[in-house]
Amino acid sequence: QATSSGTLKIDGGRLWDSLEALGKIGAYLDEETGLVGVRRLALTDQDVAGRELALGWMREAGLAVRLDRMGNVRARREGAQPDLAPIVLGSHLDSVATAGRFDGCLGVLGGLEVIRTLNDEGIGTRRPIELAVWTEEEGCRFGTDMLGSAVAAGRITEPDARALTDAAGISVGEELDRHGLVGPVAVPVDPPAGYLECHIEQGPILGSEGYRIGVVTGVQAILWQRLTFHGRAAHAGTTPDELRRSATLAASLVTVHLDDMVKSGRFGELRASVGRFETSPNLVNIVAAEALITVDLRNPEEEAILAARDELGRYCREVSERTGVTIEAVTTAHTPPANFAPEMMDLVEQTAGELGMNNRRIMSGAGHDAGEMAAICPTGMVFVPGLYDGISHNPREYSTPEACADGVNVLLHCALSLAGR
Ligand code: HGY
Ligand code: MN
Ligand code: MN
Ligand code: MN
Repeated sequence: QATSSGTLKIDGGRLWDSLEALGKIGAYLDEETGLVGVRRLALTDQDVAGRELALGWMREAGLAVRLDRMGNVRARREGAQPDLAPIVLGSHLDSVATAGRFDGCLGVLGGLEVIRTLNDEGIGTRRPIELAVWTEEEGCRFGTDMLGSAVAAGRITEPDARALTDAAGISVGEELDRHGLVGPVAVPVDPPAGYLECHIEQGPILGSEGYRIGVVTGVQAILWQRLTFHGRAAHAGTTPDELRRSATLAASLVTVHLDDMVKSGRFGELRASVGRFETSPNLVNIVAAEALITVDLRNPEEEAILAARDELGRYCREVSERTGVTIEAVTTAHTPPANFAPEMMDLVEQTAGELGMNNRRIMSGAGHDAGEMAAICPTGMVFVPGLYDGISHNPREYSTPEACADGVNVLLHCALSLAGR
């Protein structure tokens, strides 16, 4: 709605209501926090239900909804000059297994709120505006994050993406086909004129420093590996140390070494996480035959993350020597660092300033679809602070109605200036 100063503003209540309604899809009671979390792993029935709810709202807003071959959604509001490349706003609706209501959803529903506001005010734009919902952004079901946007941007091919499988051996292709999500739009897609994504920071910086808006400069590099350890099951009581080939010992040595690597400072601002740690046969009186761990490396510098990957490989060979356990490493994701367009950062910064919102430049610690889009068009992101140190990938994830409205108001005015009136 327009305020007394004539400044166009979104209806923060409508945005908040849609975030709450969407948060009910895939809701579950989380044991760790006692809170209601969200679980909509990519291409599960819950993910599709979340998409359907959002698509219904997009159709109500008069958008023409299309899918590309990877099930990425492109919902279009026509412009006065339809042949001009669109401005795309978007994010993702799939979630991790222990999610809150904001990660991804704020960018999709924020983009929808921009469209609804333009509709309410009868404002037309020169360029078309499209709303994007990217498939499998989180990567935690099929092992590669930003999968849909990486295919749309041409970094990963459609056949390679379709072939990825989850822990049960079900492939991306089977799931896309099962849900009827393979659309007519070819991939890689035609480059938009610009891409903007509003997202919660998912970290402690903006909140602790009292900033309302983060002007995102880019996304750090990501490298994921799945390590499998092949030892030998043996009796826990009778097997002397020199005869053991313990997969648990080998996986634990590697896990601790990653922490040593981070603390050594030899790999810049390295972050290393072992999210999955599984052993088998997983019984009290058997030396573990098998182990599987996932390694998530992050670093703002590409050569530092490659150096960390090489050190991890070297150390695995040392552990294999020492324990007699063979170790296989598969790299399942490797996203180079992305830098956002200076003109987009300037636009976000200027817009936030004009709206009276204090802001600072910030690099994203988390991966985002915007990181993929940056390869094919001028791209920017608008961050909003979260509470509780910006915790995310946890049902405690929370941002306030005011902070969400701040981010989407910046998105609205940036989109308007990019799409032209
Ligand atoms: O892993 C990430 O950084 C993102 O949430 N997919
Ligand atoms: Mn996200
Ligand atoms: Mn996430
Ligand atoms: Mn026995």
